[in-house]
Amino acid sequence: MFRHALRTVARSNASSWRQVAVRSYATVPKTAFDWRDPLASKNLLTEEELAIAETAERYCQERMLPRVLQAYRDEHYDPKILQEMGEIGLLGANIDGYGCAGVSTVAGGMTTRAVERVDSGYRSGMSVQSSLVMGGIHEFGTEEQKERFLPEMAKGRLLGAFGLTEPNHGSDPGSMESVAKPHATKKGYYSLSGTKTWITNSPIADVLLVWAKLQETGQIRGFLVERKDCPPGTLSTPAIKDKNGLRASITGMIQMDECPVPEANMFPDVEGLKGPFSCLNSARYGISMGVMGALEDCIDRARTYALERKQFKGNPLAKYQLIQKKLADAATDAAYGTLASIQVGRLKDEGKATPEMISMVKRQNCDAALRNSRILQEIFGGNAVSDEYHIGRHVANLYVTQTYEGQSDIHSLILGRAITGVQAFC
Ligand code: TGC
Ligand code: FAD
Repeated sequence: MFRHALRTVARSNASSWRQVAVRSYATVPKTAFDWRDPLASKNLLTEEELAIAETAERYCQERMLPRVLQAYRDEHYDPKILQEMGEIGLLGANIDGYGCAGVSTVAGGMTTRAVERVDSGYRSGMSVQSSLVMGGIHEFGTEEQKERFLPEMAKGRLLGAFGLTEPNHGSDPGSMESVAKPHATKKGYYSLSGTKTWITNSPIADVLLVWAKLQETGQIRGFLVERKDCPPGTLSTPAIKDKNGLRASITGMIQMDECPVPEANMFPDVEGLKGPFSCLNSARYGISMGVMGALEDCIDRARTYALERKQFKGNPLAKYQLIQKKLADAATDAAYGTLASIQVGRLKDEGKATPEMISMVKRQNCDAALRNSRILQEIFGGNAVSDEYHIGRHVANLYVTQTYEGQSDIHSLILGRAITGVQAFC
């Protein structure tokens, strides 16, 4: 059923997926209030985007959701998930060519929303592969690098990781210590040394996009480190275990000790932080839409629970005003956040989005998702503590989404700088 790739959906004029999508959304009368989509954001989507959203939602609900509880309990990430995503065209979906679907930014956002409705960790694995590594190679790589990596990465057969954060430099990656210098014995090679930490996918990655300072210039450059070509002792990627959030994803370190990397694996032109930050623009956008999926799942589950659970004279919790307010606040924030992300996605495709706009939707939507999910969790009372109700998992995950790719307060400072013209980082 899921063998239909997104690119088929995107390019076929009369695909059955599109008809299915249009039919199912058409069942909601135009004037009815739909609590699942209170401000009718679907009206802003093209038929193609609706069909892509439907394909992604169906895969996620039918194939990913049944696996997530056990994966989270075991802190186990199955790399086959990336292959499955590749089969339906979810990886590098915004890239045109190289075996990728070439869909709009908003359509890509619909896929992160569908995946994160199940689990932020699964969306994380996809974001790193798609936006941070494939996106980086597509934007800054040589033609040879694109041909070599992108088609296999699009299929999920070659897995990527993105190494920016270091143990002593998280919010301030400009101060990184990882260094690249000409290799002492191997002509045509750089030697990379340094440590990256909290790196999604690093223990399973075949290709690690590592940002390090070129010793001769002091400038940050991007290097594609291929695990298969690293001699023993020069690269290790230990997992960071016992996380209390994002347990369905895999996270680790990247430790490089004079690791030889061919000059042909360095991005040729991009220098400085605009390299990694350009990749982050796409990933941060994907998170802004993704966390709306996680929040919507919390709303759906809390609403069902409130209708079924009875307290005081046999009344369902849903009858009480305090419960209704929690649901109304959350649904409002999810609806506003989704509309804002669609707007920024449209501007991005028109070349009119600024990094500050992306900071705004990343920060606002992550904060709103975390705040509301924590409040909705209260509706479940003691049962919220059981993982079978799923809400506790979303809350723990959403803390991480608010922290990575620029912690929310850092995005406040990015916005504050743009508003006042005054730098407040240091
Ligand atoms: P600053 O002076 O602001 O900028 C330095 C250079 O970078 C350019 N730039 C951007 N270019 C494109 N897009 C953006 N969003 C950009 N932001 C900055 C800027 O124009 C400048 O270029 P140039 O040519 O003048 O050199 O640099 P700063 O050092 O003052 O930066 C401060 C700050 C706080 C904005 C920045 O360091 C920051 O954003 N920190 C947050 C760190 C972060 O986001 N880390 C993410 C790590 S990756 C990750 O978390 C992946 S999780 C994946 C998952 O599992 O889903
Ligand atoms: P710090 O920078 O130490 O910040 C701690 C706190 O201080 C934050 O609240 C911050 O807002 C605040 N703070 C810092 N500076 C200031 C200031 N100037 N003014 C006011 N407040 C300030 N990184 C990657 O490169 N690749 C990945 O794939 C990746 N995946 C991740 C996966 C997980 C599960 C996690 C948890 C993290 C991941 N990260 C990844 C790292 C992530 O991007 C960093 O954790 C994040 O950027 C914050 O850095 P830090 O943890 O060092 O916090």
